[in-house]
Amino acid sequence: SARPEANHTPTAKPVPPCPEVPPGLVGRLHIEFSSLMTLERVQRENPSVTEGGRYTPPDCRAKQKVAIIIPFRHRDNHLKYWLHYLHPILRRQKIDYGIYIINQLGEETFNRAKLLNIGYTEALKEADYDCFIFSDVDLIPMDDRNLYHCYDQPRHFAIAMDKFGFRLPYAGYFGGVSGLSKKQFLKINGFPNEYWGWGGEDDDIYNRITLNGMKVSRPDVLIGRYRMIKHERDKHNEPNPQRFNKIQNTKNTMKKDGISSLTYRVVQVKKHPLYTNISVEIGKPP
Ligand code: UD2
Ligand code: MN
Repeated sequence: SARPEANHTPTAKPVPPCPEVPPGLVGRLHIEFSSLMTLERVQRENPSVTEGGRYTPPDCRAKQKVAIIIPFRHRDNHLKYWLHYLHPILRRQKIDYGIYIINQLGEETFNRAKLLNIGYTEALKEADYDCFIFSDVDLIPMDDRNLYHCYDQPRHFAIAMDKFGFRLPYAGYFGGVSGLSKKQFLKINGFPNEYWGWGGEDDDIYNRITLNGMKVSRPDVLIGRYRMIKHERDKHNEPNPQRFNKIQNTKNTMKKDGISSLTYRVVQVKKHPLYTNISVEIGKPP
């Protein structure tokens, strides 16, 4: 035969585990939001991302499978920038990941933490994820050494934001971008479902973590820098006046309010080229 190799069983090269420190990182990044962004452009820039916003490093085996969960309503412009910046970063970081946009339908009060619980639940229906990273749609890391995987302790990634002068606003701050392994998430009964409107839910999550004997892990302050796309407060996400009271009661509420008590209705799951959109009905405040 002219092609003797055709008779051999092709042996796939064994894929080595991904290195602890990815070799192709560039460090500090230039992030801006003034150039025009379109989904078509972002798609062209990211041909290796597969349907639903999934990616697996082709040249190494990642230790964790990471679901990135974004709470969402009416922020399409922010989402374009997020996808534009994050897909290449995650690829350089050799993360095995999927992107899940959890879209709250209707115009009732927004509920960020409940959407994050839904993201956790729905992502697990799609793949065997080990790690869950919860990110605002308007937050872009300024350094690709801020690795989007899970750590020995719950991780707070967004520690130095432009809007807070690149400092942690207070010691117990856990907002913006955070990550928990499946085990860590279940240990705290997930996130609270009862914070409607803006604020407090991130402090409740912080309380859950410390009350359950864990502590928050953080990157170096020079690496954990972020830009937030400037925006006004959204409609139907007014500051929650109950938030100050509620965060005093986490110890009592966390056992019954959380992933164990989560109810919602999925209306549509749609796989886009760069992300999976899950549109949900989550009810309204009592
Ligand atoms: C802060 C925290 C955020 C959360 C919030 C209080 C930062 C950078 N982030 O964000 O993690 O704790 O306070 O709830 O400090 N969203 C929509 N549509 C809406 C409303 C919200 O998509 O109509 C999503 C979106 O992903 C957004 C996130 O919820 O980024 C947080 O809302 P925000 O950006 O209005 O609140 P912000 O910047 O004060
Ligand atoms: Mn914001």
